[in-house]
Amino acid sequence: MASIFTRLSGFFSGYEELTDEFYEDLEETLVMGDVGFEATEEIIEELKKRVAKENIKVPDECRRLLSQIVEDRLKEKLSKDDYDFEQGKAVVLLVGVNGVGKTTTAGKLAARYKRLGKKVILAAADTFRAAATEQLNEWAVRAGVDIIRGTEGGDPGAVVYDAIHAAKARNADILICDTAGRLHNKKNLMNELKKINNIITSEYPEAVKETLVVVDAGTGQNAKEQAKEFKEVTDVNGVVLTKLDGSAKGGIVIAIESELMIPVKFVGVGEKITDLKKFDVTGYAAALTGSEELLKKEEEEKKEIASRTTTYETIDGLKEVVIGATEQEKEDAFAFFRSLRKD
Ligand SMILES: Nc1nc2c(ncn2[C@@H]2O[C@H](COP(=O)(O)OP(=O)(O)O)[C@@H](O)[C@H]2O)c(=O)[nH]1
Ligand SMILES: [Mg+2]
Repeated sequence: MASIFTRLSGFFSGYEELTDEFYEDLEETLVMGDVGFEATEEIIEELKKRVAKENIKVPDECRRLLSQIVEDRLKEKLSKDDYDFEQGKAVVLLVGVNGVGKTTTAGKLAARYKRLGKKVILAAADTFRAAATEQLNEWAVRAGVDIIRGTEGGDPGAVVYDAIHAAKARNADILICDTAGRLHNKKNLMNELKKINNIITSEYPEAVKETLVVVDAGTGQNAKEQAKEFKEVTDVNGVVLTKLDGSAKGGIVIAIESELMIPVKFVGVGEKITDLKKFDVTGYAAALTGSEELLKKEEEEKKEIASRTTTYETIDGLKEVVIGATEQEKEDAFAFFRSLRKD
């Protein structure tokens, strides 16, 4: 099945007029792409409103509008402090059901912060299987960071406890805890997370605690349900949406943010260590509707203008900016300023 991204990008050119059929088909495409019924209704309403207001007649112009509407919706959910945990000391707790990509994300995040010059420690708090610790260990080696491990079948809380003390002793900036997703019922899950949270709060009160629920984009509406379950049992600060590469269901970002009010903070786009991106609302909205090309063009125009912009220092130390000059004009201007300096 084609992804919502591809479907939408080809969608608009298939219509000549803004008929009911156009809106119905658009609605269907959004719902199929996992945007969710409620959010889809709201988006279509808003689109119709703006179409009337801006007196738009051509379906292809709705592409830009739709992209803008999605961007505005997602931006509303963002807050200035969403990434504050990246400054100062922090404990990042990765939660989520089995197989969604927690361990992989732990490794990718470790590499990301290491790259940003931070001291990172990984905690292997998935103690259910020895293989889980081994898997995280491989990521630790790849990322070049320390790892604190427990024993198979041991208490995950004890691993977190040890890791916190190691983080303090080694003056680490970020401690990233991988957890197990195998707690068969909600009560177990709640108790386990409560225990870990209590340990973090009592042993490391000065650290910012960031709980990220990891969900697999390919599972569509299930991803949203899982995020909801975790939100019900613990304080969730954000979502990591993995496997967005090759997923037909990219619209789930909108459903998660609209219905759960949790921001998507990172997206996984592959299995490599660098395949984790900070979620970019503008880029996402543009990609969704196929407006990427437009966005790219704008970027290029900006770059082009910047390349034509030269700053000269005048005789009194002020900066003169010349925009839109050709090479010859720049040379002339430069010569002129030089001559001023001589006097
Ligand atoms: N294509 C793709 N695969 C991913 C991504 N993130 C994780 N995976 C794969 O998903 C599988 C399960 O990942 P894992 O980290 O072990 O999940 P966990 O059980 O939640 O710890 C592995 O095969 C990963 O390589 C992603 O963003 N894209
Ligand atoms: Mg794992």
